[in-house]
Amino acid sequence: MLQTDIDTLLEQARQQVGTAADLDTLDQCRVAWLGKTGSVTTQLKALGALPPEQRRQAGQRINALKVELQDLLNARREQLHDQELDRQLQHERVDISLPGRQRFQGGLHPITRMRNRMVDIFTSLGFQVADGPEIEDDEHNFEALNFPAQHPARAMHDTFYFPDGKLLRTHTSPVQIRAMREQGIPLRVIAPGRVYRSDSDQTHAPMFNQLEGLLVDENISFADLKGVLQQFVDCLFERHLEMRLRPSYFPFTEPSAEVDIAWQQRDGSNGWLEVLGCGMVHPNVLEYCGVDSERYTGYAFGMGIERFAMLRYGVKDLRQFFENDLGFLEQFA
Ligand code: 2U9
Repeated sequence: MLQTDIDTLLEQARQQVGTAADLDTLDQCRVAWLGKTGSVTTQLKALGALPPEQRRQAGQRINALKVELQDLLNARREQLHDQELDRQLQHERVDISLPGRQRFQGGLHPITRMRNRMVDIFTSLGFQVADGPEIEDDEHNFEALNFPAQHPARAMHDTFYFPDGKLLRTHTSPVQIRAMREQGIPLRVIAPGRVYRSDSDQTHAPMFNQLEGLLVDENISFADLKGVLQQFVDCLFERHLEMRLRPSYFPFTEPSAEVDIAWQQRDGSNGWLEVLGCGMVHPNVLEYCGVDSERYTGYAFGMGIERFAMLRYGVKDLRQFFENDLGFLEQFA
């Protein structure tokens, strides 16, 4: 490549680069000269064909040309960048009066909060948390809890069955059955967890959360049960609440009772509100778990966590807990 050819190319290049109106055009120039098959690259590749005495000089000239072209391109690129920035600053406006982006503050679900609160109270009273499967068998969910086959109480539970005969536990009682068998006596456990019943309206959901408790030891009486429940209720609502027990029936406890608390109604008057069930563990249940019912007695209780969350947080419809509506949930953050 002769010096005159180089000078001509440089002259043309200056003109083209100087008039390149945007970055795309500039890049097309770069490719035309310095790209893989660009004119300068081709010249460099052709050097090998020159006689050795010409090769060195020609090589130096072309490399110098290459550097110069690169400098030209870089300078123009910077210029175009600046022009684009100027244009943006002229035409685009930032509205600094717009409110900032809100950061969403997550929080525990109200049911989780209530469960934690209940668990804290019972663990401070000496109970340990026990856990178990949500898919259970008939033996753990019914048989061991003194529900005889064909017993109508089974129908009351509106059980979800799997084709293989397994079922979704209808209460957390099977957890205590397993605990009694595995840990033996004395035993003080609570079992919080999800349970399932084929039932759905304003106060019933097909899945809800229960917390059950079981204490088995020597000389355990109904008075012990009443004392623990009174403590629990007072702690949970942070004030003393009148409590009354009404006789009831469960297959797994005898005697059994339903527990009401005195609660202020919407019209200001006081009424009774049922909040949980309880009783002395039926001797059959103890025997099913290999516990000597002559030597040991126990009490048990069960409650719905949603029910307490509704009372404490003033929620009218149980279904709100399961809808995951952020407007509802954010109130508990
Ligand atoms: C064992 C022995 C006994 C658990 C108990 C209740 C009473 C009870 C209901 C409250 C409202 C269920 O959520 S609810 O529908 N539960 O009234 N549960 S005694 O008794 C047991 C548990 C395990 C081995």
